[in-house]
Amino acid sequence: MKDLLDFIIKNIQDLKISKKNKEIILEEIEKLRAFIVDARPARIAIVGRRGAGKSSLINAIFGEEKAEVGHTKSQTGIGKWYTFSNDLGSIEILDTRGLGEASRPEEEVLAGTPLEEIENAIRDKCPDVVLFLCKAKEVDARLDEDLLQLKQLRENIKAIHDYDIPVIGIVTQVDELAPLSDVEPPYEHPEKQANIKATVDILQEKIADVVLKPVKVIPVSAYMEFRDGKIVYDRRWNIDMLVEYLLTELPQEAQVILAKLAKIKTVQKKLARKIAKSVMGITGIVGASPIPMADMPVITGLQISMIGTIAVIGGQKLSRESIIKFITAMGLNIGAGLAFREIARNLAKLIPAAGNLVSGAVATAGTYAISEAAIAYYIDRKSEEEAKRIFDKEMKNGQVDQ
Ligand SMILES: Nc1nc2c(ncn2[C@@H]2O[C@H](COP(=O)(O)OP(=O)(O)OP(=O)(O)O)[C@@H](O)[C@H]2O)c(=O)[nH]1
Ligand SMILES: [Mg+2]
Repeated sequence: MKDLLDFIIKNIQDLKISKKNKEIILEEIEKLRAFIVDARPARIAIVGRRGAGKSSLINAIFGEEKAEVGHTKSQTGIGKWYTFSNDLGSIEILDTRGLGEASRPEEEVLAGTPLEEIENAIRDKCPDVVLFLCKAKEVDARLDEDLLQLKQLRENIKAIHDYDIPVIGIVTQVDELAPLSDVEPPYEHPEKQANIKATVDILQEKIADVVLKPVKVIPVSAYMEFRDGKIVYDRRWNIDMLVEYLLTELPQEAQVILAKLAKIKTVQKKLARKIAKSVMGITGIVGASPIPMADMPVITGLQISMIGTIAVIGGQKLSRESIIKFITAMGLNIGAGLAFREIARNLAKLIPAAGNLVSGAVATAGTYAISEAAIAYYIDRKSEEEAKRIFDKEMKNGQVDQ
């Protein structure tokens, strides 16, 4: 992927477009690089009392049993970074719970001064976002200590990293709100909805006092049961919304891994489309006027980067072979083991050309068609034939619009 982006950057210099447009394109390419080449695990700091549901939330995001739930001795000690992983990637969690709590967990007492520990952990690595967790049934309780802790954490991060860390409030365990007869998601009972909304409003107000601006508060249920590593009961609700919102608050380099390990298709598609849009922005600039065939490798290079990125979001390992397989399925006959330059040249054949020129609009429509086909193939795991059908359809739509 890095080779590919370098190849594109080299070729951009030869494009016959204005310097300003070249700069805009280079900027977009740097974004793509952040998404994929520099991809790293999200770093999430969590503030929330014992039993608020921190471990359950981690499991709910993974859809797997990663953290131990409800143990008397908690799995995540405070003031240390913990890595939770599955075969698709990792999340790094900093648990900062309990500073203001009367009964502290054993290991916390052993750690001596938790404040210092947390400060060291922050110095070591800057968190991307803070999640402030509160049980639905406790939003009315005194949260002063917890809020103070949130405030302190933000101030420390600001002082050490000069970073205004975003905060997301999470009302946990909303399944426990009345009416209890509405026990299974999606909690559409009007009374349940009203009760959920009431807790969200309260928490929002309380956090806003500390953060000095409105923050998003998301209600969730994270309850799951596992047996032998398999989900045997799933009461998750709104976790997809949470992950979707979380992605918008993360820096670009921390988005892709979270999107893929959470295995939530709606979230993955949204991110894929965001990336496709950025690539279409570039092809739109390059192709504002008809593009000489000689310039197509820049566009097709970007399209390949986009295909690769979508494949990664969908949980595939990034490989030339996988991309070639996809492009072949789109109707191109190219042998395996080709250099990206060759793949890029070949991909151009998918886009209709008039003589030596490709219309810019058609090139952009082609980018869109390729992105939708890649989403179908890598994220929805549709067959090659189905992906090809979507590609053809979108390509046709794009040309009707001309
Ligand atoms: N009904 C319900 N119970 C939940 C939910 N989330 C967590 N719980 C339960 O609440 C208890 C505490 O959950 P944990 O996830 O262990 O909470 P924690 O914040 O990690 O707790 P500590 O690590 O001890 O600080 C467990 O019994 C969970 O099963 C939820 O969404 N709904
Ligand atoms: Mg825990």
